[in-house]
Amino acid sequence: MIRDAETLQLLLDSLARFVRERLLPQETAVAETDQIPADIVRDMKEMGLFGMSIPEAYGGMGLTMEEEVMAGFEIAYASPAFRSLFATNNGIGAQGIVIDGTPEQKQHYLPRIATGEIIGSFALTEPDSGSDAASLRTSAVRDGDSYVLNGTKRYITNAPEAGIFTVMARTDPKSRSADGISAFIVERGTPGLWLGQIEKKMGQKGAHTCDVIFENCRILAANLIGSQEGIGFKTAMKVLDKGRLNIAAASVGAATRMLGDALRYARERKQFGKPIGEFQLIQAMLADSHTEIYAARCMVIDAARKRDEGRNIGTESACAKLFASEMCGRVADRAVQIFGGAGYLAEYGIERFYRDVRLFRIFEGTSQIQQLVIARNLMREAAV
Ligand code: COS
Repeated sequence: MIRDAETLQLLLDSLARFVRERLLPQETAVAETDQIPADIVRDMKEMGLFGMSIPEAYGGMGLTMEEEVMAGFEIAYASPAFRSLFATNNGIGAQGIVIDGTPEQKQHYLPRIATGEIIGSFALTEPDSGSDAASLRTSAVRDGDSYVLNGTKRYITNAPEAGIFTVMARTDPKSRSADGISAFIVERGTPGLWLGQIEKKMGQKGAHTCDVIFENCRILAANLIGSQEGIGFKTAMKVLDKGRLNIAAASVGAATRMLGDALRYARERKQFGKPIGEFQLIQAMLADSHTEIYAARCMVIDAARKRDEGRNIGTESACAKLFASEMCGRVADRAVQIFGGAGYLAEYGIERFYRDVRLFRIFEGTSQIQQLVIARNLMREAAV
C-alpha cells in the first residue's frame, strides 16, 4: 500500500541520490577496510534509515511493506554491506518487538532503534540448529523476577555492533519442539553475554557476524517478548516472513545494479569490430536477466501489498525470497560472464557483487527451506 505517491517518490529520489553520491564511491574502501565510514553511518541516521519500518508513534518512518520494499530496491543498488547495517533495525532485529512486544517493551526500545542509537540483532541460529530452528538448545530458566540464559548463537548478523538482541531460547526444558521456545530482549553489556570473534566471510565485507554466547546471563523477566512463554518460535517465524521479503527486495536491487553494470560494459567493450552487446548470445543474457528482475520485482510488490492488507504471507514471502535470491545469483553469474576476464578481476567490482549476493540464497532461510515452506503450506491448504 502506498499512502502518498508524491511523498514516497521524494524518499525514493533521495535514496537514489544518497546511493549514487555517497555509497557507490565508498564501495571499494568498505570492502578493503571491512568498515562503513562513520560519516556515512551518521548520514544514514539523519535520513532515518534505521527506522524505516518502525511505527511513527515510536519515531520511525512507519513505511508500509510496499513502500519499504520499494526503498529496499533503491538501497540495494549499492553493496549489500551498506543496507546490512540498518537492515536488522528495520527487519529481524526489531520486528519481534514491533509484532509481539508489550507496550512497555515498544516504548522502551523502539525509539532508540528508530534513530539508530542502538542496533538490533536477531539470535535464532545455533551451532547445531540452523534450518531446524525449533531444535534450538539455548535455555532460559525462570528465577524469581529474572530468566537465566545459557547457550550459543551462531552467524549473528550485526552482533558486534548490536545494542540489543532478540534471543530465542527454550523455556520449557521438557519440550523438544517449537512450543517450548520463548523470545527475549537481551541488552548488550548484560553480565554473562559474550561476543565471539568477527567471522571472516566470503563477501559482504563491512557487515559483521559473530557468535553470541550466554553464560548464566541474567535478564529481567520483563524482557520476555509479549510477556508470554512459548510463543517465541511463532514470533521468530512472523519476523522471518517479513525479513524474507526484505531479502527478496535486496536481491532485486542488487540484480538491477549488476545488470546495469553489465549493460554498460556490453555497450563499451568491442570485439569482432563492434560492441559485444550487439551479439545475440550476450543479448540473451541481458534479456533473461531483465525479464527475471522484472518478474521478481512484481512478485515482491505483490507479496508486500498482501502483507499490507493484513493477509498471512508465509507462502508469498517464501516464494519471493526463493525466486528473487536465486534470480540474483543467476544475474550475478551472467554479469561476470559478460565482463569476461574483467569479471574475474577485483578492479571491476562485479566479482565482489557475485560473492556478496551469494548470501541471499542462504540467510533468513535457505532456498531449500523456502521450498519446504511453500510446499508444506500448499499441502495444508489442499487438505482443508
Ligand atoms: N507465522 C506464524 N506461525 C508460524 C509460522 C509463521 N510463518 N510458521 C510456523 N508457525 C507456527 C506453526 O503454525 C506451528 O504452530 P502450531 O504448533 O501452534 O501449529 C509452530 O509455529 C511450529 O511450526 P512448524 O511445525 O512448521 O515448525 P517446524 O519445526 O516443522 O519447521 C521451519 C519450521 C522449517 C519452516 C522453520 O524451522 C524455519 O523457517 N527454518 C529456517 C530458519 C531460518 O530461516 N533461519 C535463518 C536464521 S535467521 S537469519
